[in-house]
Amino acid sequence: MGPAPRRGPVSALGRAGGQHARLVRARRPGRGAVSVPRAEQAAGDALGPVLDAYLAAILAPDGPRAWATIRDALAAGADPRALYLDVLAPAMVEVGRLWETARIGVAQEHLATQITQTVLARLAPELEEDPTALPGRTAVVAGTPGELHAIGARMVADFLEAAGWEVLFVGPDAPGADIVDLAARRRPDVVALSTALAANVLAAGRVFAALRRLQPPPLIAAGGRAYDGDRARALVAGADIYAADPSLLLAELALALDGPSAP
Ligand code: B12
Repeated sequence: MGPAPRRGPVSALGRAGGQHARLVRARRPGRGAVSVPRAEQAAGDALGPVLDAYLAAILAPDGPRAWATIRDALAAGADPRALYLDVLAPAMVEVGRLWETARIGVAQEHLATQITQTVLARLAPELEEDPTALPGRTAVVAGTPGELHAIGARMVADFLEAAGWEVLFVGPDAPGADIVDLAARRRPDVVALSTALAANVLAAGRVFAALRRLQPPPLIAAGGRAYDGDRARALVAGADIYAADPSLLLAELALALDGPSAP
C-alpha cells in the first residue's frame, strides 16, 4: 500500500477496540442481495470477542497471540469457516480502514497481512469437508492482472480444497495470458478469479473473454471487493457466476455443476 492521508496520532488499538459494534455489523461486506440467515448472523456475532482479540494481536503486532486467539476459538468449538469469514476477513477490512484514515502506517498493515497469511496456512487444515462438496473437480484460482491482494483468493482456494477439489492456486497478479494458458492445458472445471480494485475489473474482463474462447470453456467465477457485492457487475464483465464469499461460491458451484464429474 502507498502512503495514506495523514491524521493526528490516534492509538490504532484504542480506535479498533472502540469500533466493535460497527465491526460486528459490518462483518460481511459486499454480500449484496444475499440475505444472511438470522442463525448465521447470531453465530457471527458470537465471534465478536474473537474478532476484537485477533485484530488487537495483528495490530500489536503479535503473531503468536494472533494464532493463539484462533487456536483457542477452535478449541472452544468455533467453526473454522466462520473464523475465516467472520474474524480474519473483517479484521483485514478494519486494517484497511485504519490505514485509509492514517491511523496505522504501511509497515503495520504489512505486518498484519503477513500474520494473517501465516494464520491462514495454519487454519486451512482445520476446514472440514463441506456438505456441498463436488469431489473430483479441478479449479484454477488466481488474482487478476495487476491485483496484489492475495488473501481473498487464498480463502477461495482453501474452501475449494477442503471441499475435495484439486486447486491450482496461482496467487495474486497473474498475467492474463498465463491464466488462460494454464486453463487450456489443465482444463479445469472452474477458473475462479479475485479482483479487489475496481480499476482492475477491465483487465479481469479481458481474461474472462479469453477463457471463454477456450474449447471447452471453463466455468468462470468472479469475486472480490471490486464488484462491491454487485453480481451484475461481475456478469457484465464476463463471468458466469459471482459469489460474495467462498462459502457462497461453493453453493453456486453445486448448482452450476450439478453432480460429480465424469470418471
Ligand atoms: C492487505 C491489503 C493490501 C496489501 C495486499 C497484500 C496481500 N498479500 O494480499 C497490499 C499492500 C499489496 C495492498 C496494496 C494496495 N491496496 Co490494499 N488493502 C489491503 C487490505 C487492508 C486487506 C485486503 C484483504 O486481505 N482483505 C480481506 C479479504 C478476505 O477480503 P477480500 O479480498 O475482499 O475477499 C473476500 C471477498 O471479497 C471474497 N472474494 C475475494 N476474492 C474472491 C474471488 C472469488 C472467485 C470469490 C467467489 C470470492 C472472492 O472472499 C473473501 C472472503 O469473504 C484492504 C482492506 C479491505 N477492505 O479489504 C486494502 C484495500 C483493498 N487496498 C486498497 C488500496 C487503495 C490499495 C493500493 C491502491 C494502495 C496504494 N496506493 O498503493 C494498493 C494496490 C495494489 C494492487 N495493485 O493491487 C483499498 C482499495 C480501495 C478501493 N477503492 O478500491 C483498500 C480497500 C483499503 C482501503 N480501505 O482503502 N493492499
